Amino acid sequence: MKKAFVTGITGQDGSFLAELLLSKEYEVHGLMRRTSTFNRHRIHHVENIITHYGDLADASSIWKIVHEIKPDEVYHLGAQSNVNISFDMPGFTSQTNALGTLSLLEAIKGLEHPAKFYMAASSEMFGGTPPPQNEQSIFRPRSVYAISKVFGFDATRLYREAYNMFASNGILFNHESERRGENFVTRKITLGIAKIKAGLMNKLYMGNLDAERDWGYAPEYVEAMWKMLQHDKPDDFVIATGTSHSVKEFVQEAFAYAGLGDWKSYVVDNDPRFLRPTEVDALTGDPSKAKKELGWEPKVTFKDLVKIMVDLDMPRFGITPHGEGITLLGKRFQNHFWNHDLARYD
Ligand code: NAP
Ligand code: G4F
Repeated sequence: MKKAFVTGITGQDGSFLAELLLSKEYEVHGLMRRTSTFNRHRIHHVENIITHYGDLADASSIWKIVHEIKPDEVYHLGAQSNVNISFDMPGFTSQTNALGTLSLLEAIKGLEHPAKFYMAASSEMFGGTPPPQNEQSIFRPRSVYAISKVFGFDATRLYREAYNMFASNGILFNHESERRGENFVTRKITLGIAKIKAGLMNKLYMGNLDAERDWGYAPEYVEAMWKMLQHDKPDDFVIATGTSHSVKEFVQEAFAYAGLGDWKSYVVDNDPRFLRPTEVDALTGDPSKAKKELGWEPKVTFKDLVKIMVDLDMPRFGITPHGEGITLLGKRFQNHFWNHDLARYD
């Protein structure tokens, strides 16, 4: 039985990856932060995950856990992953994402049999470089988050070259799902639609609707992570669909699919709370290398993704997916549900 250690296991990707690895009969260990709120909703249905308390900002905890587990494979997904928040918390973002990666690489290097290492790098690193972006494209980071990921990317390459470690970078473009964090744009939209239909709010306040992203479906992307560590050599791979859409198109598609009609009646754009000091205007990945060398190809289209997310968010608020109205459960939500429409980072 292979042993995998996953940082960021409580996040969107970590939860899907844990399920994938368990289905392949791995022993799965996950890093868990001690927080004052219980944050395991994405993995509470997954039995058999072995959790370890630690923090990427605490190098000693990382060293100890890695040396206790002695994993065969490490999937490093833990990060302060919100671009907008990285402008307000530059130190924490760098400590966690950049130095946290270094702590993990150092711990693995210290093992008698160093584990294979997967680094969750990001298309955000391309920043100002125009699309299409591939493994040869230049990094022009436009956020502290992106800078911290460039550090992680370069450290991973360095440990591969300097210490002969099996260390690979996945340069993943945006990938979403029904488990996406609520303060990323796609989930904000699909949750917003469900709340509007449930009568919990009537306006959705958003930032720049002109930005373009290459959006894929997260469960397919975690499969690419696993494939990278099964490849015959460590390398760097772009994982993307190759097609991009603007935020406005996502809004349009989702409101139309939910049967709400003209989205302009509900959406307020360019709200200064959601505009970034520097924006990444357009990201479209070229995944040809992953297709050729890993045999990886995405199947879920943009329209499928919108449908999946809208269909799965509506019932959370007691709405039947195609607008037949609010259920009894939904009525209860109307009384109980917290309303965080004005939250700064939605
Ligand atoms: P996510 O849902 O935000 O999950 C982030 C995870 O990191 C959570 O488990 C979080 O734990 C953990 N974490 C945060 N700070 C930590 C710290 N100081 N110590 C230990 N753990 C910490 O992110 P995701 O969407 O699954 O993305 C996974 C990884 O891929 C991230 O590194 C992200 O930057 C990268 N990435 C994501 C995308 C995308 O489109 N999703 C694209 C490219 C790259 P808590 O639950 O305790 O907060
Ligand atoms: O959903 P987002 O917050 O994702 P962003 O910034 O592209 O970052 C995500 O993808 C990266 C990969 O490229 C990951 F590395 C990173 O961890 C994260 O998963 O924003 C997407 C776009 C941006 O251009 C943003 O300005 O949507 C725009 N946007 C417009 N209104 C908004 C909003 N974003 C958010 N979060 N909230 C808004 O109201």
